[in-house]
Amino acid sequence: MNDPRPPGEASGFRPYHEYRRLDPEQMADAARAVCERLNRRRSVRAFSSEAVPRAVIESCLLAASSAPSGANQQPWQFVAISDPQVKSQIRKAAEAEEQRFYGDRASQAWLDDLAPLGTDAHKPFLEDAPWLIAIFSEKWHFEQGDEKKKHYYVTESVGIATGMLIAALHEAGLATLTHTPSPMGFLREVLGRGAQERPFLLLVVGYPEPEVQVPDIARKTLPQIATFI
Ligand code: IYR
Repeated sequence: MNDPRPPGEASGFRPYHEYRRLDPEQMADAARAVCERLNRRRSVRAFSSEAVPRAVIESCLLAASSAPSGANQQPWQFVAISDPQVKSQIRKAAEAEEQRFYGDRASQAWLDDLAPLGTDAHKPFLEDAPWLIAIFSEKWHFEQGDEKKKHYYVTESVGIATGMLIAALHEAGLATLTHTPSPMGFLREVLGRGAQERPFLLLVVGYPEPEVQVPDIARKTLPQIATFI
């Protein structure tokens, strides 16, 4: 399924034998079903500490890494963290940033917009959840020695891969929280990542706490989000 050749080495073309065409009825059913499933996804902020097998995380990361990317450079790196000590370091550093954010960095308008979500600087889920996935975007890579090769459409590519990761984890029956402690530079230090990597976001992954509550908020309707011409 996965081509073992590094990107760039694949050459030429081959038939697209993976494609599966559905007839119109199956297609409509499939589209409705995926819409229904994805609409069950909610960000949660209280996680059970129940373990999630590493193999599940591995499959979801490979699903994410099937995302399209600029010049097929696949400019993403995922750090999957289950080590309690590393999670604790991340929680401490994230809470320090969040205290500054909620204390004086965020504008009143931003805090007002966040009020319905009930968030604050307290982030116990960073230690409770069995997995944190730190997503890094690679702005460039070293090619032959020390020559820097620039990547294209990095934010778009990593954003797409992250969306696919969230969908894959959800389909696997897991809950996620898309967490963006800001600034996130501490992730590079705590995780010892290279200068070419920039923290993109931190995904919290696991089972929701059994009695978890979610904000009673709605999704936009089709006319609010789409225009057909
Ligand atoms: N990073 C902060 C604040 C925050 C910002 C947005 I935009 C959100 O949608 C949610 C939270 C935090 O994680 O609390």
